[in-house]
Amino acid sequence: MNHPSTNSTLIRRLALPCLLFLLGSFNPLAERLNIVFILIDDLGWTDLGCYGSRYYETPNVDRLAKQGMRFTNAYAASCVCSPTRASILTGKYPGRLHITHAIPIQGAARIKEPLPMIEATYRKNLALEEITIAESLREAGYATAFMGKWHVCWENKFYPEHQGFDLNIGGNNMGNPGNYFHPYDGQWRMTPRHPITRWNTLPDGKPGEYLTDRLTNEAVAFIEKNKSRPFFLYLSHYAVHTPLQAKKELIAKYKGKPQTEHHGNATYAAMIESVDQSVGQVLKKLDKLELTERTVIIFTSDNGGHGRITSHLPLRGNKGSFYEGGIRVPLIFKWPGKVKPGTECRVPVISPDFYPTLLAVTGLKERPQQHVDGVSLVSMLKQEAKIKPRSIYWHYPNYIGANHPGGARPCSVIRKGNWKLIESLEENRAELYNLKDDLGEKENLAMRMPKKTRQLRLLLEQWRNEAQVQMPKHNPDFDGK
Ligand SMILES: [Ca+2]
Repeated sequence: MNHPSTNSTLIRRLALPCLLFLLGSFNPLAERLNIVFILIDDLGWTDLGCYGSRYYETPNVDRLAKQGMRFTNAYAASCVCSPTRASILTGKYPGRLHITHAIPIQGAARIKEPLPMIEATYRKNLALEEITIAESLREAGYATAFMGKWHVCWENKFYPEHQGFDLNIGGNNMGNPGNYFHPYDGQWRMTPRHPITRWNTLPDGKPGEYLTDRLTNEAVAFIEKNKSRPFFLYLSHYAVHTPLQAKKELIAKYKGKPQTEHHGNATYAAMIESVDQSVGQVLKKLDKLELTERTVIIFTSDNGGHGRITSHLPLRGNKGSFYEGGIRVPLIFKWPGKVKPGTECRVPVISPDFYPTLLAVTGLKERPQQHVDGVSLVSMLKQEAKIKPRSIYWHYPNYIGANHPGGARPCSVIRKGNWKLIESLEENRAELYNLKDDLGEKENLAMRMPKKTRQLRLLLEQWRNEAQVQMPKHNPDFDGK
């Protein structure tokens, strides 16, 4: 029989640990994983070591791929910046959002010849009514930060701080920095075409400071500051978009390196290496703070690389095109303890999928009314099951303009299994490719396979109706010559 005083001592000794344990089980924040979402601008499918380049050097990103899952059929929701970015934030296709081109470009105005269609006047600001992924995570107690290129609005009342981010470093309405070196503004500063001060969200800095490094330092500082609570860091580098500008020593390194068959621009390579160093710094900081095991890292791009700078062969096309080179992008997903290191996923996935996936990864409830076009990738990340077969869609009722020769004209696109169909909205014409046999989209099978072509066009039409996309209109002044 125990002595009463021994019992009470025991109770006293156990009370505090029990209370802490119970509090821990009921505290939803205690188990929440951190999220670091790294978005690179205009980084093409083959622009990394782990995606096949032997010229560009990306040891840190390659290491990340070895620690996580590398997707080989990941797609951006558009072949240009703003639509993909809006899609990541909302879980909706650009066509549904009516944000279908790079804000504020109406490309038709930049084309001299008469055009058969009048392009859609699309939305130039991501609506505040959208509940962004940042708003969902902040609501669940996350510290949220946006760093770098935003480009989903034209007016400053739609900046990141109004869309769920506690902190906005450098995010504004512009698609590229006038200059990658401080004070960053370059030729764009306060011109009549761009009357809004670009860098009002990144006012300070040191002479000679390089933008990619600056954003990295800000990211690392944010991680340090929020190490004791769950955080969502959206590190959206302006790199590797034009203007081509990099640090001298890195350019010199690549100038001394033999070019490969498809890659050989030393400055571009140096910009990519700075991005890679950025990833390395973030990984190092997480390690140092012992946060690595509770941090999910996603690395991807918003569209293909620039055709005048890099090549994505064997893929056809580049940024500004709906051939694979314009929309197929790198995607690496690291989820410690859940994603088996060094795995690969070949199933097609697309920008709206991030939203429901991140909710599932962090144990938050889905918001099906919001991320209507996304599917959670968790079962594939865990290698438990493939997602349900589905078609994925693109819609582009616009003209690229003159910057990307051979770029997109009004079209809708569907990928279903290995089949991909690009439907022209200018004329009654479609291209059909079997990506399994013809990754380079060289052989248009539409004439040979009329039944398949009809099926896919019908699916596209049904989807356009359901998503209530905007359509271009026929130009009554176009005489067809
Ligand atoms: Ca882009």
